[in-house]
Amino acid sequence: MKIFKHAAKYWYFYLIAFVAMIGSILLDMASPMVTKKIVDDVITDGNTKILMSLLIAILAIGFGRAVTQYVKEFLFDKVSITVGSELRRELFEHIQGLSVSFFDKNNTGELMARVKDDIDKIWNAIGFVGMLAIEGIIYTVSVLVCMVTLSPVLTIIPVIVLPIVGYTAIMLEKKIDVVYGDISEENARLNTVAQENLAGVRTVKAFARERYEIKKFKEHNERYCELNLKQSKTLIRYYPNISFYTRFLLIAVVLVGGLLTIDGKMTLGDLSAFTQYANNIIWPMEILGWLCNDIASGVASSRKIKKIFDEEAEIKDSDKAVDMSDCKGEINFENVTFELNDATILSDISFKVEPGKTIGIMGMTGAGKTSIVNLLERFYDVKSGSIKIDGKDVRDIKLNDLRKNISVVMQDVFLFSDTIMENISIGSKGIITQDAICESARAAKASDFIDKLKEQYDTVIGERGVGLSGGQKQRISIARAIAKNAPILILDDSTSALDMETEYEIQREIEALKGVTKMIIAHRISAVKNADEIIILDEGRIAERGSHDELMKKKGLYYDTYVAQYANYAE
Ligand code: DGT
Ligand code: MG
Repeated sequence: MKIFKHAAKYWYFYLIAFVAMIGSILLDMASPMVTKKIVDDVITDGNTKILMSLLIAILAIGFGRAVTQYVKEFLFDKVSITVGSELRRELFEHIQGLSVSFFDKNNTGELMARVKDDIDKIWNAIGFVGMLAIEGIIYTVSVLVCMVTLSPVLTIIPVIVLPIVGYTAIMLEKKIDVVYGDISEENARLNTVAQENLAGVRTVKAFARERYEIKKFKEHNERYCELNLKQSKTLIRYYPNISFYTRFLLIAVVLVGGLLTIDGKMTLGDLSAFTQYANNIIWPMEILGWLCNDIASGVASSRKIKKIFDEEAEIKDSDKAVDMSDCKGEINFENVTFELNDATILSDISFKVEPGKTIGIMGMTGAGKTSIVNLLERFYDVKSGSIKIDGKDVRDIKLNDLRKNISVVMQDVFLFSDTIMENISIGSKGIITQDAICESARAAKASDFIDKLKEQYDTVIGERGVGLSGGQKQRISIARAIAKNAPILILDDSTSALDMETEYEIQREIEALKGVTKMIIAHRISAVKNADEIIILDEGRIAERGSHDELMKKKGLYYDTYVAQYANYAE
């Protein structure tokens, strides 16, 4: 398991911490023995000469404990925090390396919980909680040994009472755990309701759903409140039991021990020391339930994380994967068929685009246009047939190289919460100059509005580009793709939010990019009209193909679309 591999690296820290722990326990064991000496030798026998050295011993023990406790806790915390953060980084790297299909199957909220909460639980279990568990065991055994040396008969009392305290504490924790599970689920629901409402505030307002949403929130909030009350009721019911048993333990020790002392079976000093031990032995029992619970949840979390670590990327470099420098940009789809979850998305797709040429792809929504891009980028692999770039199967090209050579303007624009500069240079980091970034923005007709912003290219845009219009976001993502300067450029419905005039201007700029193979996916005829070949997809098949003029003559789907889009205009 990865956790142990990471933890084992710091074995020397654990060793020092463990030695400090043993030191601290030994000092704790010694303390009642000093009390015993004071009672028996100084008070009873009147040997006042040793009083000073005994008092110094008490001070020294106090000091020693402070130091050893500090060393122990600091080291355990340090190691667990380090291991936790290493594990978190490794998990994040692993998740980033997984294929798109993994993210189709797992929801984001859950993955975030793995990276955040589950790692926290593991870190807790191998740190503070783990330390207390080890210490509790050694501590209890040591105290019992000391008790037996003082009075084997009297030790019977803690041996009977302690398991009862431990059992009650575990039962309490079990009850609390059930309520706690409900609380954390309710908490997640409450968060979802709040988050959805805040993110979708416009939709809520537009549909006048405020009252309904407030009611929904109120219900979850009340339930959350009830569960918390239930938790505290459970605590109130069990805690008095625990403290009753611990008080009982002390009183029984004093009573029975008192009788034994009167009988002369033990000294007064023995009794004082024993009472002190009895007092000290309670904490490991009291926290037993809590420890078991936290360790169990640490183990559960590590299982969940292991499951993710066991996931392998479906799409990865094959052994014979080659580099691809000097890509010319020839694209060749040969009888490509593609399935997702047993549904056929694309069947028998063949087309070829020569370097520097343009292919236009049209088709109804859901026809499979974006799927063609996903396959070319190798987010998924084909079921049968092959996709070649410069004659090389994409499955035999190193993924990094493949994607470096393709520049895509995705249909769903995603901008990072960062500056415009960062967002544009994302695909060309470190190699692009500031002037080239501005030039790309100009070609994407984004420079006009960027120049008007107060901080221009240094303007930070929100999580999903808050503060920008849909068309502005599209233009930034077009600028990003142009800046990448790859031999293959794909625009997936990338001008849909733009006015005709801006769209036209951007098209001119893109057509002027020499030596770049272009794939233009669009719903508007105007966007694909000048392409060297246009294919019309229908339910995953190529229904029509040809140049604009050829398709117009055919009077098929393309012609119908043309008529629909230009009818009013022509009249
Ligand atoms: P658009 O963008 O609305 O014009 O439509 P296209 O042509 O880009 O459609 P596309 O390729 O996104 O989707 C084709 C089919 O594949 C459609 O029936 C929905 C399905 N599909 C797309 N993405 C996924 C996915 O992630 N999982 C599953 N199971 N099906 C998907
Ligand atoms: Mg699409």
